[in-house]
Amino acid sequence: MKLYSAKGAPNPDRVTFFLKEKGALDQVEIIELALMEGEHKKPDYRAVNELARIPSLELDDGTVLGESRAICTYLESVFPEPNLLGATPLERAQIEMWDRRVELMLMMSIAGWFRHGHPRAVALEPVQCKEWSELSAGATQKAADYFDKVLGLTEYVAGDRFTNSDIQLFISLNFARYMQAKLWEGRENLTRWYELMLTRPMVQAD
Ligand SMILES: N[C@@H](CCC(=O)N[C@@H](CS)C(=O)NCC(=O)O)C(=O)O
Repeated sequence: MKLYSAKGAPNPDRVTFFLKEKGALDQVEIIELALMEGEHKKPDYRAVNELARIPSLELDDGTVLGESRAICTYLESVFPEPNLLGATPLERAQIEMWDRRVELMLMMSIAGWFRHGHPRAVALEPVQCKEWSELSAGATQKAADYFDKVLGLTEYVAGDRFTNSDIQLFISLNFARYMQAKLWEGRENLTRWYELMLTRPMVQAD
């Protein structure tokens, strides 16, 4: 299997952190693409993923999976332990619910803030809308407040154990660092949880 990735970018990190938590990063050939240099827009990569988005997982028979969450679903079957996507129908649904909430409420807001507000992001978003960036910055703070509350009720995002939803939130908070924001600071529960995340296999060096 080959994983087309870009270290430090949230969607590819979601997959590599998932593999690290499985202890399986070395089971996959990683091909790093230089996102800000536009390597993902070249014909060679467009032949792999017509949307020119990263990550993509290419299986040994040439089948390609795009969409980081779908890639994680596939990898969960190949490397079932430790379970990260739910062991029962209810837990699978709960983890998917939290994954989607983190992505739609927090990560998409950070994406709007970054893509329309960061000078270097013009490489990805040639027509930037500053107003959208400002609105997204406000939505980001609101979403961070919400997840601070959530983590006041449970130890991990989706309940009492580490799951993919924690990876989803962790990569989102790290994404906001490109806007010089440490969203856990000043938020007690997010701080407690973020410090816990810093002890996880996903943050260990490759
Ligand atoms: N929904 C996709 C999003 C993939 C995506 O947008 N990846 C970003 C990097 S984090 C990208 O490839 N951006 C390239 C661009 O905007 O030109 C997924 O979850 O895999």
